[in-house]
Amino acid sequence: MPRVIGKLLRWVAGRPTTPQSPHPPALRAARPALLLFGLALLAAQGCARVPDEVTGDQVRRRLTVSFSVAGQVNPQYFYFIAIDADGNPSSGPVPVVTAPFGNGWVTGSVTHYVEFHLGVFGVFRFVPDTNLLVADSLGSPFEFNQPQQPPGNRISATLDVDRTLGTDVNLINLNIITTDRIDIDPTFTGTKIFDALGASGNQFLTLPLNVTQTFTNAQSPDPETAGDLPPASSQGVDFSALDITDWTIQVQVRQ
Ligand SMILES: [Ca+2]
Ligand SMILES: [Ca+2]
Repeated sequence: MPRVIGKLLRWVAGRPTTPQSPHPPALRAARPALLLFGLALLAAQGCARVPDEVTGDQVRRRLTVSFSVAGQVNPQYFYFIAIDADGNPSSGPVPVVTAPFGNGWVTGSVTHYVEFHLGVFGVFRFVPDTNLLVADSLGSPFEFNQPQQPPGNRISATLDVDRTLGTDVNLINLNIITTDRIDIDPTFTGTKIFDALGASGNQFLTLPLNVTQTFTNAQSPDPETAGDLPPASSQGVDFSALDITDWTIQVQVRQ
């Protein structure tokens, strides 16, 4: 096996980074981004969906991200799979943890995301040079589960890599981020409740997409655990619905 491929196969967790929030003046554009979330309501609910022109046999590369939480998935909360497809493995998606809150959930380097909220999956692509405040809807994931059905603690979504990220994208950074609300109020001084990969939440993954392979939480040098949400006294928030406990990521490349 060529050495360069061997290096790619050695997936590593992303180095911890200090979250950098977008510039405050752009906050005014946050509402359109949130409205775009709402567009996902138009997407079909329920079982796996196949885009109009593509059948399963025609998909060259699939990326399936599955993760579970300690309790039950709460459709009122927000569950994100954040992807950075810019080709630079050293920076990636990290959760927003303090003011200024930017788009309310993600900062760092991120280009695409899958969202599950209000019972609906959506795929989005951030518009460049908008400080992660504006995103275009790309429809539904190629396949997805029904998180609210028993056992009710797992979310799974599959992307058609070539159609969603691009045929030239062979390496991504990825993080899973959960939060109870999208809070962009710059005057909010409380603790933001979230979970993301690793103890700090900043341990985004670096994954090659050109080889069929399965990555698991158990293999990770900084595995995701239960009970690692930041301490916060927030009445009425079900921490167990946000606490990521396990994940599996599968890359399938058709030969
Ligand atoms: Ca975590
Ligand atoms: Ca956790």
